[in-house]
Amino acid sequence: MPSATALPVVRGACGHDCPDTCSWLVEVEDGHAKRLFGDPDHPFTRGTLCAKVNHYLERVYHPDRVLRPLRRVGAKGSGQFEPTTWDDALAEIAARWTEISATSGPEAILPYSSAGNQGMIQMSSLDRRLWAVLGFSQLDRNICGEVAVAGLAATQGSGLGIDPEEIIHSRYIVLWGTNTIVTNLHLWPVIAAARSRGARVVVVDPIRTRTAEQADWHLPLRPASDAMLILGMMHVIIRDGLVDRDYIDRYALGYESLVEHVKSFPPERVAAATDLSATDIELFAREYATTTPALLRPLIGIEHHRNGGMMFRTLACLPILTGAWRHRGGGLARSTGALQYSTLNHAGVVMSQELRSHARTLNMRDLGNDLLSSTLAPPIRSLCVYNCNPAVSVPNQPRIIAGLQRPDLFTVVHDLFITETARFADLVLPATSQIESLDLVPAWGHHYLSLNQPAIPPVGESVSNTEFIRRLAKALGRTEPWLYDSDETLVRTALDSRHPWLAGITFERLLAEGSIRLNHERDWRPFAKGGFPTPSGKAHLWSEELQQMGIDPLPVPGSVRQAQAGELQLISGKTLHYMNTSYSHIARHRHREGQLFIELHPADAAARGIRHGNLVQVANEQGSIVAECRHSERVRPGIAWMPFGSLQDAQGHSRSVNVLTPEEPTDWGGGSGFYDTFIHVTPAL
Ligand SMILES: Nc1nc2c(c(=O)[nH]1)N[C@H]1C(S)=C(S)[C@@H](COP(=O)(O)OP(=O)(O)OC[C@H]3O[C@@H](n4cnc5c(=O)[nH]c(N)nc54)[C@H](O)[C@@H]3O)O[C@H]1N2
Ligand SMILES: Nc1nc2c(c(=O)[nH]1)N[C@H]1C(S)=C(S)[C@@H](COP(=O)(O)OP(=O)(O)OC[C@H]3O[C@@H](n4cnc5c(=O)[nH]c(N)nc54)[C@H](O)[C@@H]3O)O[C@H]1N2
Ligand SMILES: [Mo]
Repeated sequence: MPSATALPVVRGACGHDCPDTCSWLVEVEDGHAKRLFGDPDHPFTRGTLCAKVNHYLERVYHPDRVLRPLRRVGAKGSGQFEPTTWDDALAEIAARWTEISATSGPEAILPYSSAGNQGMIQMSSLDRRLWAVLGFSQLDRNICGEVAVAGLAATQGSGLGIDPEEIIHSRYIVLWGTNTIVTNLHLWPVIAAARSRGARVVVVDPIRTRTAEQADWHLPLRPASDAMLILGMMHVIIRDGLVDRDYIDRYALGYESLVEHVKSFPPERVAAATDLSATDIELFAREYATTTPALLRPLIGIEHHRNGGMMFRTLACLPILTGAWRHRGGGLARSTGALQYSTLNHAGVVMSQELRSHARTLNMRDLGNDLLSSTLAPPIRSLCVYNCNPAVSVPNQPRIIAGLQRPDLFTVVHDLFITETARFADLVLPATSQIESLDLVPAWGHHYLSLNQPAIPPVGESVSNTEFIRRLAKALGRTEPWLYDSDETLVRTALDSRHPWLAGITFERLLAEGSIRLNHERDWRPFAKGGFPTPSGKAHLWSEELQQMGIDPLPVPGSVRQAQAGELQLISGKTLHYMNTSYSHIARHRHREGQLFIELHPADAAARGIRHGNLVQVANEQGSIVAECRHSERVRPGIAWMPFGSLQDAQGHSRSVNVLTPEEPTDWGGGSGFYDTFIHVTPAL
């Protein structure tokens, strides 16, 4: 724990793509960060960080960090680079992009970014302005969250949910497809506090995760059968008269159709389709409907299936039927991201009113296909990657690598490390870490808005994302002054909103306090009295919008692919010591995660003659990978699990599970069915 210290302390906030957005303090001496620790006074951070960010300064000062611009000298993918200067690198980019724009049109250039840094200013600000004014291809960023929001919105108009801190008032907490203890650690104390006040914690997850192990009840259902389970719950809830009829009559549409519809989902049918027992389905439905307040907490698990939209849409029907939204601590809590953004002037930050791009939009999921397409017009001739490591995080890695290998593709990567994507770059440009740049960080897991102040100057020649954009704009000869706005101007623009929840939250206060809770009453129940942001103002148990989209207007199980004979379904999840693809470049974290492995149920392993510790070939039509097999009862028969991120195989090569995942589109929301991956596992020769 921090003690009184003579060193100056700078307030900041973690920028990783994680719901917790921790507030941290950095002790600085002579421009050097000596210590970084969780703010003990922050109500959500509570003075602790995580297995990754506890070692953040190692990342900042790591000897492998890219500190100068690099130009490729070896073959693409060989990872051989020589130092160059910013001036030369920028001149080369400007020349190439000018030539490509002139001959193929600006859409032949694809800026490709995600939430590697999820501070608002470093994630989406000047970059969006510059790409729009240049007419470069736009990117549909849908790998995380979009499907969930689209699914929830079909029922309740948006992804809005309660303040996660309000979960302390819940008495029935369902962690639905989320591994809280690994991925959302700082919510766990809230859940533990609710539990000590009598709450029951249920985990719905095909895998017996660390979180499932800590729960009062784990329901290990068949993957992607969640909508089926919920239809069975609704059958029981309606059959047994456990609905809140008054809430439904006032605030929902389509109840009568739903009543008829769910009659055909009795627990016995649902049991067969979910691999849960009819008794458990009955019990779960009754406990959920009769314990008040009841809270559903999903994050990402169910959106990474092809029926992800429908699963979220169906989940959102539950608190409508029971009127759980009325009760303090009841309803549903997923991301607070859109809510935080709605209080801020992000439109001003990206100048969305002034700069309407008419350029085509490409789906980030289809990167490999698009790079290799012979019909895409114009073809992608240049990629500019930042805040993302698609060679590891995007499905169908073999196709992405083949695309990145194209000799005619001009690839620029701005990152802190030579990532798997950067290995294929023509130019690698050094990026700052979070303690080297200013940002405003809205959280997607709580209601505190944080300012991240730079604690030290940029290390080496690294620059922040916004400075990278300013340098590009200058090299391209742009003269619009708003392409050169400072980070502070951008933060002030974001805060320039009349939203009542931002009242009194100024740049100056953020400078002094670091992180401030949005200005609203604690007991905030968004849908206690309806007010759903749908066209009708009501929740849609039957949805006309879905019907118009050619999708079933009622909640349905959705299109689920089952494993064929001999196949296993492969789920891949977040790891404790990595942040998505990040930290695998640091030995401490790589060693903690260890050798690449796959978990198989002992029965599935025995049927294939595979012993615990054997090397196995994991293959499908996308690709193949060799991993160490672990027998594990964490997985159900028919399911295999691999960690997401880069781990080393027995030969010491970094490998990612996305060698095996297909670009399987989701039903709506534009996302990717990462977990609808089917594999064959055989002993490695
Ligand atoms: N199989 C499988 N695949 C998945 C998932 C899964 O569960 N299973 N999860 C999916 C999900 S939910 C997500 S969100 C994605 C995440 O995928 P990515 O967004 O690609 O992953 P990250 O590792 O979070 O960040 C990418 C890069 O951003 C860089 N970065 C960080 N800060 C900065 C900065 O300030 N400037 C610049 N220029 N770069 C920076 C990091 O060093 C890192 O290399 O992966 C998805 N892919
Ligand atoms: N330590 C650490 N923390 C992280 C990250 C990280 O990489 N490392 N990544 C961050 C990011 S980008 C995100 S989006 C969040 C994600 O946070 P979570 O959503 O908690 O992360 P996942 O591990 O993807 O957990 C999804 C869970 O859904 C389960 N699941 C898979 N299929 C199904 C299904 O069909 N039904 C049900 N009910 N469950 C299913 C999986 O087994 C898994 O346990 O975590 C963030 N926090
Ligand atoms: Mo994510």
